Amino acid sequence: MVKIDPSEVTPKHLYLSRRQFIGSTTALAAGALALAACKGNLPAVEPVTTPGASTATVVPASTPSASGATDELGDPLTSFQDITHYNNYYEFSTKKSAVADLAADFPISPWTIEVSGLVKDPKSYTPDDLQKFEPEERIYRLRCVEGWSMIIPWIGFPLHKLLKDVQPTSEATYVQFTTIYDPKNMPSQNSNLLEWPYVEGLRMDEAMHDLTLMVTGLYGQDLPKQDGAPIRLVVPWKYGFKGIKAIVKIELVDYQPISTWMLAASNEYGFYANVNPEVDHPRWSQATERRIGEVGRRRTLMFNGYEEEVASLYTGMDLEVNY
Ligand SMILES: Nc1nc2c(c(=O)[nH]1)N[C@H]1C(S)=C(S)[C@@H](COP(=O)(O)O)O[C@H]1N2
Ligand SMILES: [Mo]
Repeated sequence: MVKIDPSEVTPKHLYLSRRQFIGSTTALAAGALALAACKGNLPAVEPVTTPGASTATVVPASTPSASGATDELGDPLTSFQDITHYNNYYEFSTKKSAVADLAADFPISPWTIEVSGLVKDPKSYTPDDLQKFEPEERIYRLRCVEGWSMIIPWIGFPLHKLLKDVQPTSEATYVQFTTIYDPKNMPSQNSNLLEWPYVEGLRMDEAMHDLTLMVTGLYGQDLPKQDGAPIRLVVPWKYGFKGIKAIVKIELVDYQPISTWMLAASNEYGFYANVNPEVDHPRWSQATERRIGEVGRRRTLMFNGYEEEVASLYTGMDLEVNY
């Protein structure tokens, strides 16, 4: 797969600041769905992609690199080593440090992602097909429901670009995502640790939000297998379990999907799962978190620090009930 040089992607910290938020020019030009999603959420508009990016030389990165050293709040990136050796990926192991080795031989080629359901133009994509959505770098905080966090320089493209490509019908109100079912290569899928395959879901407006990313890389490289190669979801204002890995199916539906973690314990892992320091997990507080690589704990931010961008999605909702 093609790798992009970090110098050729728009540095996220430069264009996504607290004051100035972005919408893609293509999304704005593209029609009702994108416009509906942008309404009220994206006050300022700037192009997402680097001018000329489509003609720029694509260079494989040999060492992990990123366009910035911090997130937009000024906190340093988590190390490549930690991002790739402290993983939650229950298909391989519940032991975070064991995932990288166990996933090393996981076959990810050939691979297809089917996008179907309530759409006018259902399609299947290979990872190469997805290159047309113009990879960009996004430096995001990741907050796991377990109380730890990282800052990760992802490479990917907004999910709204993919959804627009298949033209959701007006009946589509939610999006359901499914991980590959491959018990031959994913050892825990032979056990009943969770219901397999792993399933996640978003409400349509959450899926269309510009922060919601389909991720194909990190630190300027192809996505490591332990982080969800060849493609995973990242929703930075929600707990990390919403960021489903190794996706093979995306379905537009008219019901709220039942996620794997809701099946396991719906009182502990809700559908919305928005990061909220004021709503405790039944077994622990969510007020603070341990940033991997740091000593001590820091305060957890409302919506993981993306409140300005996403709070309006939940106006009038009881965030305690709709956890
Ligand atoms: N298919 C699948 N996706 C998954 C998980 C999983 O076990 N299986 N774990 C989730 C959890 S709990 C977290 S915190 C993130 C961790 O992503 P990372 O290992 O890249 O940091 O992946 C999420 N996506
Ligand atoms: Mo997590």
